Amino acid sequence: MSVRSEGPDHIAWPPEVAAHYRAAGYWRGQTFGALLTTLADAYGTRPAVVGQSADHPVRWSYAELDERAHRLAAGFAGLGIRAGERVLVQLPNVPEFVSVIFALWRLGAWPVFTLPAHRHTELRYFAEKAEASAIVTVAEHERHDHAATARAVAAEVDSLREVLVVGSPEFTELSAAEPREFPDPDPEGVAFLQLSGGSTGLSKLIPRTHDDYLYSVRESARICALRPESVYLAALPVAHNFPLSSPGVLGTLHAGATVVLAPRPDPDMAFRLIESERVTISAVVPPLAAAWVQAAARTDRDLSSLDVLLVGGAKCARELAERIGPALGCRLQQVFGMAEGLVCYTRLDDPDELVLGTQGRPISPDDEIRVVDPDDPNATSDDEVPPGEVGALLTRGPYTIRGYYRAAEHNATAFTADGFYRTGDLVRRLPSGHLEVVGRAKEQINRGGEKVSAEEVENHLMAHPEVLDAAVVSVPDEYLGERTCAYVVPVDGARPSEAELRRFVRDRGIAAFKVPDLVVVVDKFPVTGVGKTSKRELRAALAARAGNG
Ligand code: OOB
Repeated sequence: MSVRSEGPDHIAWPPEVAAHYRAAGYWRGQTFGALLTTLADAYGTRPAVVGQSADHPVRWSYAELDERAHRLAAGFAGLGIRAGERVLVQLPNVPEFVSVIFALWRLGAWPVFTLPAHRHTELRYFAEKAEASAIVTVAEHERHDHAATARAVAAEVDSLREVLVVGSPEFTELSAAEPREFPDPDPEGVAFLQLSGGSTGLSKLIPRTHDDYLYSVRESARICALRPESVYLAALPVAHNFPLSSPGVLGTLHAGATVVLAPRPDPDMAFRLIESERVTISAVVPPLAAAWVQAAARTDRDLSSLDVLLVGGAKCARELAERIGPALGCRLQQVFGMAEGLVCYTRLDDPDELVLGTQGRPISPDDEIRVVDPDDPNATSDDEVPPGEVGALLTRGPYTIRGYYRAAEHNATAFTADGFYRTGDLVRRLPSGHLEVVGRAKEQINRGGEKVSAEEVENHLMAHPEVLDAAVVSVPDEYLGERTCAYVVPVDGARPSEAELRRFVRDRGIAAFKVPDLVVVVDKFPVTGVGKTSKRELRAALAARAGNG
């Protein structure tokens, strides 16, 4: 398969729709680079970013961040990185994440946000698909040699000219380049590429524009009541859309507040930073919320500054939702979002019933929501279910993409003819407009917020010489919500062990969270009426096993 199977880089909104978004004040014609200049003018010496760079504690004011982004942009330009070029950014929660992305934005180059968990196979795919010209990474993170992986990928991908390692002498030199101004890029043009969770095969690349993303960032900051005095703890990996923009690092900076970057999200680290930096707001996935709730019962740390905890990325069970406020002494805000666009929040003044029992309502009055026939994968925006019933969520709006990057074939099914994105989520809509997420129709496993495409893992398993067929399904898990289970049919006469298959998948150079948690070898798969593998029956068999065990 050619990974360059093409399609346009960016499918823009129809002109009359774009005109409406501009007229309504959603799209304001500002780029991220220009935003940073405005912030530096307004908040100069106030603290912008607090974190650890290699072993040094770092505190950058807005003016310092601005200067760093200026110098680094000049440094990148000096290496020949040009406006419109794609640059893979694989950085953990280090301060340089912020200076690097603003530097690229100033230059008009597009960051491609990969996660620290991604490995060779994934990075290579993203680099090829985006025809990236550089990778920015760290030497090492969580005992993985990222620089070595990046160099190995660069050796295989023609377009990759540069591997830039934060903390290396070369990077330090780039960061000291003489600042220069660059022409401001088109605010309606692509600013960066995010990654989809993936359901049909590998993650898709998501083109987001300055105008559309800044709208969601600005409104997120407002909905979460961020003020210059707020302190946001970035506990989750910041390249992900949730800690990046909901309201995340960017919403915090937009408000003139302070971002504290946690190198790790565990309660020890998080609570230490909440106490020492007087953190007021943070964001976690449900399993992490559960870990914080548990640890709060026996901590000596002073968590009294914490005002709001956002929980999202996966369904927050009602029982957990109820424990968060009392255990952590803060307010809960649920978030249901997606890198493709739509983000829903419970509001800080919503009644408890909505805060505890729903995943919020959309940011924008112009977020269009359709809840359609869940049994018809081709349901259109006209096939709505009666109000209050469960259906498949379709959405369209001022910050939801109209198509993935270079993915014409996939776009034909992922979007309706009238431009609605098929989220693959099953929801119920309440009269207040709040959505309750009740399940998923897409072939994806949500492992505590980390998304695993069933097909991607199946393909890795089927590359094993003793595997004839593979089907990956979710299995309920008390801690993560869901885990992955791979059913495997071996070739005649073979009986590969579970350990061997897991090792094989891991050695394919993919993120550890995609390695199946369970592997079950069977003689054949149950089939549906038309002879397709019945994942429904596989999941039922697993449930029965769990029940009997
Ligand atoms: C966030 O973004 P992605 O792109 O990693 O994943 C999106 C998918 C949604 O389609 C849904 O299936 C699931 O993640 N999801 C939730 C959820 N939040 C996300 N499912 C149930 N309840 C929730 N609260 O995960 C993301 C992006 C921005 C903000 C927050 C999360």
